[in-house]
Amino acid sequence: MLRKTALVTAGAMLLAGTALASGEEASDAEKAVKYRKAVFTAMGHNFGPMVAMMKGKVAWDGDEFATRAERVADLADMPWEGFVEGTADVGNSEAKAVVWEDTAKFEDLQSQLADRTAALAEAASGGAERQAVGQAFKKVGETCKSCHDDFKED
Ligand code: ASC
Repeated sequence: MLRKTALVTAGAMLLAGTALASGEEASDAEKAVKYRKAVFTAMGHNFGPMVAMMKGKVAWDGDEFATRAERVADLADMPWEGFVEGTADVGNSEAKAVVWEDTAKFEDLQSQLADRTAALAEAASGGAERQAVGQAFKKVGETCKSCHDDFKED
């Protein structure tokens, strides 16, 4: 009787331990997805008003544009650590599996984003006019699009 109780207890502890271990894994993966999406949300929040100014939907404000360009450049190297292997289908991830298959291409686009957002922040610094940032802005948008086309679910 005692022995059986001990066995059951050991079994229950083992199960609890397993549940805890997989629970921890899931939550680390979920945190990684949440983190990368949060950074992209912050980028989009700052990029959106820049798009609106570029399109003439809101009045041009060179100082605001410069501030937002600076923020996007600062954020540009942050999402990538959230792309933890095995998280393509975790939470509300929109990453395609190819992120972890064509890492060379994914990393090239990361560098391109860093370079182009830095160039945009540079062009915008001090509150430039719209014409002075147009080309650099277009380049950033092209990088966003290339990466979304290949690596993000629609
Ligand atoms: C945006 C936004 C993006 C990019 C991309 C550019 O405004 O949220 O992800 O521009 O659409 O092609």
